[in-house]
Formats: sequence, C-alpha cells, structure tokens
Amino acid sequence: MPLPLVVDAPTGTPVPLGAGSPVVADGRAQEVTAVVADRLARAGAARTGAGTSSSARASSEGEQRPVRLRLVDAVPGLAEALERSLGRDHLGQEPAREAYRLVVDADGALVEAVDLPGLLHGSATLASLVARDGAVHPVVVVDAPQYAWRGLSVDVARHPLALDELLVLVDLAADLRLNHLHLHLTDDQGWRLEVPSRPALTERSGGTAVDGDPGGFLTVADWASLVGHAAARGVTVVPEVDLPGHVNAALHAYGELTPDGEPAPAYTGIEVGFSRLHADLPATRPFLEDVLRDVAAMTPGAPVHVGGDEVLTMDRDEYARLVRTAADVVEAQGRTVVAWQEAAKAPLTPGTVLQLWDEREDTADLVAAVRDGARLLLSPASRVYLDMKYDATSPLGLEWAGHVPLERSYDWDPSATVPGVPPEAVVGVEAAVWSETTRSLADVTWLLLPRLAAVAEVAWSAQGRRELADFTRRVPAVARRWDAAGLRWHRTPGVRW
Ligand code: TNX
Repeated sequence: MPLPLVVDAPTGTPVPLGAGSPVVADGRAQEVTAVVADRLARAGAARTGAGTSSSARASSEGEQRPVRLRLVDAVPGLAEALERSLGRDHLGQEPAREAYRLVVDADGALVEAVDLPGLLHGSATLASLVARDGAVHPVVVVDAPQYAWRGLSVDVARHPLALDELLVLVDLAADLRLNHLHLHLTDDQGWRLEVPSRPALTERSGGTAVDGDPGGFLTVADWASLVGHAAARGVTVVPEVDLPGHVNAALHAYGELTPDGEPAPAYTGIEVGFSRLHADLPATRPFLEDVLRDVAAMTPGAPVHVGGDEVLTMDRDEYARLVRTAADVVEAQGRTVVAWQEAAKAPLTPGTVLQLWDEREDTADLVAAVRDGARLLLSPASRVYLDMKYDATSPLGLEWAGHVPLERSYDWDPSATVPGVPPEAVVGVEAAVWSETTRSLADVTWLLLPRLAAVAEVAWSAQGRRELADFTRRVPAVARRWDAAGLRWHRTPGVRW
C-alpha cells in the first residue's frame, strides 16, 4: 500500500529479512540507511505484535540477510514496467525521480533508485512485506508514482499539535509514500509558529485555540527538528501562513494591522471569512515581508503556502494586490508560491501551485490561471477533506462538504476533477484535515485512518490500475501497522478488518 506498478513473485523459499538485517549502502545512499533500518525494525515489531523491535530482532538475529541500497543512473526495468502496466513507456512527470526497483532473492534485498526518495519508497515497500516470522518471499517490484505532489495538510491553528505528535504524522505520511506535509499554521484562533522578527504573534496568539482549549506553538528549534525529521524521510514540510483573510490571530497580536490601530479581540469560535488585512495600511506590507521572509528562511527550499481562501469582505482589486505582495516576497526568496484556488483572482507567476478545495465554486478563474501557467493541486473537499464525518454517526468532524465514507476518498480520477484543465497541469493530490472538532492526535488519526491510505493510493498508483475491492482487501494489513504504532483509527464498514 499504495499499490505498486508491477509486482512479480517468483517461487522460492522465504528469505530471512527484517529487523536484524544489516543495511548496506555506498556514497550518498548512506544518508538514508538509519531511516531504513528504523523502518525495518518497526515493521518487525508490527508483525510480531510486540511493542518494541527487540523481540522481533531476538528471534532471528544472526541469520538475517542484508538490505542493500544502491543509487543508479536509471531504474532497471522501469520502461518495461510502465509499458506492461499502463501501456506506455513514460510517466506523466519527468524525471522518474521517485521510482525504484526492489529485488528480494536468496542474497537478501536490493533497492535501486536514481535518488534518495526512491530508496526510501523501495525500503518502505520492503518493510511492508516482512512477515511475522521475520522473512520475505522472493519478489521483484518495479514502482513509480503517478503524481509528484502527494500531500497531507493538517490544520494546527484551530487546535494545535505538539512537535512529537507532528513527528508521528510525518512517519505515517512517509509510510504511505506521501511526500508533502502542509501545515496550516495560522488562522483566526491562533498562531502556531514562532517568527523571530514578530515575536508577539506567538507571545499573544500562540496560547489561544477553539473553544478556549489549550493552545501552543512550535519554536524555531521545534520547527527545525520537524523539517529535518521530515526531510530525512523524503517529506517536504510546506508552511502555510494564511493571508489576507483568516488573520485574526495576527490582528490580535499587532494592533497596527487594524484600521483603528487597536488589537482585535482573541477569537475562539469556528466561523470563517470575517478577518482581513488592509492593503492601504502602512504596517501591512512590512508585516508580510517580515513574516514570509522568516518562514521561508526557516524552511529551506520548500514551497511556501500563502493561503488566500475565504476572504469574504474585500473587493477583488484589494485582494489581488495583497496576494501579489505576498507572492512577491516568497518569490524574492526563490520559492514557489502555493495558494488556495481563490488566488486565481490575482496575477500569478507561471509555476504557482493553486490548490483546489471548494467544488461549489465556479472554476473559470482557475482554468484561466492554469492556461496562464499555474499548476493544480487537488484537494476536492467531498473526496479528501478528511475532517468530514464518515457518516451521520461520526462523533468528530464537520459536514459542509457531505459525508466522506472510505470509498468516496478512493473512487475518483484526479485528472478528471476540473473540466478544462489538461492532465499534465495536475501536480498532485493532497488530503486535508481541519481541526475545528479535533482536540488530540488520536482525534486527528481517527479521522485520517483509513481514508488517508485511500488518498495516498489515488496519488501514487496509476488510475485504471487500482481498484476499490482490491484496496479493501489490502488495507487491513496496513491497520496492523497503525495498531503497532499505537494510532487510533476508525473501523469503517465494508472492510474485513
Ligand atoms: C474550509 S479549506 C476552510 C477552512 C475550514 C474547513 C473545514 C479552506 C481553504 N478553508 O478554513 O477549516 O473548510 O472543513
């Protein structure tokens, strides 16, 4: 999980591989050996039902075959695998940076890829094949993702999550081959990331949350740990500073951003659309510059999300000016801008990523922006807003985009989501979980799982090759890993868990 491109299972006896296997690599591939070893250890623990890896290791230590990681110029067999599986010899995206081949034979396991993400994906596949007895059947897997951006977006503004909880989500995402963790860090109810040039943001607005629940925020050091942990697992952390609406926490911290110069009162409700920046106030532009410059500097190389959603009290011209200002600051740092679909109303630089969420809205602006060079990230709410209730009995979640049972998250074709957008303009798929109703990591994972596995497969596995009934048969094995990791998940109907 997610379903690979091609799996061949030659006959042969199971190969002792798992928690005790030495992980062997040369050169740059050594950068991922520790993560691969950790993953194999945890896979062993999941299969034996042990709380730690030690008992799994003890049972088979000594005899375990090695796992070799090798960087190559081209993944062997990739073109043939694409031809065999999809009837064409290329991926939608170039180059095949994340592809890999995994071979398990009597000598052990060999993972080959052109870059580190491919080695990580191949080792995740290997870990998922480790059986209860610490062995893996001989197999050849050739695999590559359908989409380059496979994301999970988490709202930590309405209710925060602590650093250690976010690290758990990184591991969960990486296990499903997701490669972007987008964090919605700021909103009306709270500001969750320390910004060195603007300390009042977290001093005054870090401690608030929905319903007066406890707040919290990430320090600069926390953020560095998170970004580093994620990078080591092939996951890019995408910070979102939501502008020019959803800014009450900023207006509470800095009164100079409001027309009367008075700080806005703290807000703990869950309405949207009422707060806004003002393009003509002298404090606004320096604020955008300080915040976006610091956030970009703290997140090397990553795209920066500037929000742009649900600004209900601003005319189109002022909205476009504010979005453009934010984009200018991010682009001056050499970064790609990401924004919600509403930002199609502003002049955008080609290559900007627009994130679709609201299927009720007319898509004319979006289609026009894509024609002018924007790329599309798909988060259609009725499919991948995993804060929607599963059904009417769900104790957590919202319902504005309807109920989202597991099959709705699975059974859709991203390339057909927005008529008028060519398939090659779709950069990927991102699930989102908003935190109006979640108060803990357990609440968040209950909403995510198992639906996140469905979205991950939509994003990774080629359309036409994957199938709901087959997914439903494979997903219980993944739930064993969630159990081993102590994650709460929802026993959705329609699966023999
Ligand atoms: C819409 S998605 C929002 C969020 C809410 C979410 C709840 C988006 C860009 N805006 O502010 O939290 O719905 O499902």
